[in-house]
Amino acid sequence: MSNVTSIHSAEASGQIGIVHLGLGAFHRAHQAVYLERYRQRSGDDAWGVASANLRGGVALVDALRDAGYRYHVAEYADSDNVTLREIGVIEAAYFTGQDKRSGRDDAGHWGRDLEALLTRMASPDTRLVTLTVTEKGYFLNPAEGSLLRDDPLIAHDIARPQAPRTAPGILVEALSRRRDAGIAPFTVLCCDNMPDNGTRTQAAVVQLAACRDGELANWIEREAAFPCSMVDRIVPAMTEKDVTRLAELGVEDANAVVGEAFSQWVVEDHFPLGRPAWEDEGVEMVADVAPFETMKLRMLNGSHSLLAYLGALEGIETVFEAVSRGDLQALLRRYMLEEAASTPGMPKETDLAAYADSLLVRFANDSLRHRLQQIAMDGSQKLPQRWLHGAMARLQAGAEVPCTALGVAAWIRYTAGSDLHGNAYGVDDPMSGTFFLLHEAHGDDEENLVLAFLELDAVVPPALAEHPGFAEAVVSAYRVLIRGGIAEAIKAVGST
Ligand code: NAI
Ligand code: CS2
Repeated sequence: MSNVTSIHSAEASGQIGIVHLGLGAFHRAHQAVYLERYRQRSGDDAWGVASANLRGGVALVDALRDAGYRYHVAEYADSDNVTLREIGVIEAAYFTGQDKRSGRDDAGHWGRDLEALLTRMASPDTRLVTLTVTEKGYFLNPAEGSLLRDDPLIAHDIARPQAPRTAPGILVEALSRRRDAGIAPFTVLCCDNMPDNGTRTQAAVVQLAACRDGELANWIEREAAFPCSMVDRIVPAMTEKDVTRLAELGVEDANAVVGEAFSQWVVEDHFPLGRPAWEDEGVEMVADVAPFETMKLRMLNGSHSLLAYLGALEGIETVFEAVSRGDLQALLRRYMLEEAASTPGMPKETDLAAYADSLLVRFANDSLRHRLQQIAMDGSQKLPQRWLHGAMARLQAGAEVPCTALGVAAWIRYTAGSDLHGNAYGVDDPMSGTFFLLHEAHGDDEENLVLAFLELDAVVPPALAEHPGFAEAVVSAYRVLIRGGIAEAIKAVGST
């Protein structure tokens, strides 16, 4: 490593104006970095953060507390240039999930810090609540956005709204307390990779509130702001190699995160209770986030998912290794320029060919060990916005989607839980049980297996599933894939 820049955190600590749900790697490497830079430059200490984990992550919460909430972000421009940034804007951390360390699954071991979190969110000091709880954390039907009322955790929050276990449930209870106390609602800013993410978050919250109190639901819908945002920074889950690499740079920090140097945040400027002057740190405050969201979700994330499923079936481990293959890189380029860039809703003023080139450069960053299995996770929650909505638009315009059809075929084969060489892996997806049953039921009957997956209307829009050209293309790609492997399947698409 030839060039290491170290930036220490400002000593000041101040008022907590933001609560964040989802104390994960991305929150620590993206939003918290913008806030740290903002505080260091402006001296404004009204926007400290209290972050909460609702799932997993109790150890991280306790470790951050023990470290005085300070941690490091390693921003890798490439394998020779890294910025080590100390972050101090997080000033409280909570855990509200089930503490699995107890080994028991009773109510007593859920919600250790729930009351502290809800009290914090109900305080008038809290003016903004942000979220990175993953696409599945909103409990919405991925294809059409309705609340999954039958989910056991949502059913719990309907039955016991004062002791919520889900992100929507926590938002509803906190907003209910503010309304009862005559305090204006905080702004809710979703920072997850979902289309129209503020509106979808609002839908989850209002639909859940309506199960409890129609007046509360109306108040939230009328008074609370749910702006949308597009977020972008590649932040892989930490690996042992990352920890070792940081130690070699003198950073002994179990709570550190690594990411690329690139970072982008495009935010709909609708904050009735105010916000930090993020624009001074390069955040783009806009009236309409949609074109930026569409471009990023379809071109970056759609490409990521293509790499993830095709690469994982070949036993490839990381994005860097996958995109180093000429045929996969050519497939990505064709997918981005022909199938994604031509779908409606893209930003008019952006050079999409240049954007595609920039994405391939980012994917080839050899200092990030971005595991394909991490990207492959939760495909049922990701593929509608990354591939399926765009594919429907192209088919309706009379165009074909061979790259997307191959991606869907690879995703279906991926859900069998083993790669093309027989190596098994876990399928991490809320619908993995359904996938297992479909593979069990259809076995080697490729056509009916594919059709059964396309009939999953929680994932695949019915209009797409019923499109004869699409189903046929997926079946054909699936057959080539399982007989000839990814090289033959990509060749059959005609991208090389
Ligand atoms: P992570 O695995 O480090 O953290 C996941 C977070 O989600 C944890 O705080 C976990 O407690 C929470 N979570 C998971 N399931 C939940 C549920 N059902 N209810 C409530 N909370 C739940 O992952 P990371 O990297 O922080 O990514 C989180 C999200 O951030 C992604 O799903 C995506 O939407 C967004 N994002 C991530 C990027 C990245 O490169 N890692 C880049 C852009 C966006
Ligand atoms: C990735 C995203 O895990 C995934 O699904 O595609 O987290 C990706 O790294 C980010 O959206 C990049 O901004």
